[in-house]
This record gives sequence, C-alpha cells and structure tokens, in this order.
Amino acid sequence: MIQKTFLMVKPDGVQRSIIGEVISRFEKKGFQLVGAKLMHISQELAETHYGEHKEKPFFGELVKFITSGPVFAMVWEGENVISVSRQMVGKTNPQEALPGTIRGDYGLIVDKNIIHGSDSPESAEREISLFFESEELTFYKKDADAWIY
Ligand code: IDP
Repeated sequence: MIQKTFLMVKPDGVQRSIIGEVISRFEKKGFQLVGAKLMHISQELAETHYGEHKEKPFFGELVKFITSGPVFAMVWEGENVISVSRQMVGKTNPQEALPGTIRGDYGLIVDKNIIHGSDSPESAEREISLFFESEELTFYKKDADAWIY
C-alpha cells in the first residue's frame, strides 16, 4: 500500500548536522521525498502537534524543546512508509532503540531523540496537514521506482 508520512528532524538533529544522514537513509530505502522545509515551530503548532501528551509531566519541556530551534519537516511517500519509517526511526527511548535505527545510532536521552515520525495513518494525515499546505507537496514519477518495486 502506497502511503505518505510526516517525518521531522528535531532541533537536536538539526544542531548536530544529522539532516543529511536522515534524508539519505530514507532515500536509499526507496522512499520518495515529496515535501520538505526548515522551519521554526510556533508555540501553538507545538501544542497542537503534541496535543495527545498534554497531561504528561514532560509536556512543558517537550514544547519548549521542539520550539527551541529550527526543525526540518518532511513528507515521504512509498510502500507502507508509515510503519517502515517508524522501524527505521527506532524506539522512543534511544537507549532501547536498536543499533541501525536513527535513534539507536545517534540518540542517548529520551527527550533528545533526534527525529519524529507519524505512528498511524490517522496521525500521518493530521500531521502532514498541520505542517504543509497541499501546494507545498510535489508529486513526480521516479524512473528508479522500476528498480525498487
Ligand atoms: P514517539 O516520538 O516515539 O512517537 P511519543 O510517546 O509519541 O513517542 O512521545 C513524543 C515525544 O515526547 C518523544 O519523541 C520524546 O521526545 C518525548 N517524550 C516521550 N516520553 C518522554 C519522557 O518520559 N520524558 C521526556 N520526553 C519524553
């Protein structure tokens, strides 16, 4: 099933120059980048994006962190990209994330875990529309798809 998902390099990943590495991993896997931008998240967008964690003790810190510097927001497309990209991102706590995953390779602490990825078709749709206008997404045919699919 061809899907789209929302992935975002968080402020720690931007500061640590991991944007290129993240893009490279998803490109090499065979997924297609259909939208991307470097941006600052407003307080309001942060609170909406992480709304499901409103009651958690770490909510305030999480909002402060995600608004503390630029993030690199992306939309990726491909076969089962939502669940496959979550596997490539790794477990929430980088100490539990397996080597070979982005968090497992580059993170150490749960509140600085490098990257966000949508966890379901519903959240992918919601997060894509929160961060991108439809005209910011580009659709194009890649000839290399014949060698991936
Ligand atoms: P996910 O990012 O793997 O989907 P969620 O449970 O949705 O994980 O949590 C959202 C984000 O909140 C995490 O990526 C992490 O940055 C932060 N977070 C989760 N649990 C904790 C915690 O116990 N302390 C501090 N931050 C946390």
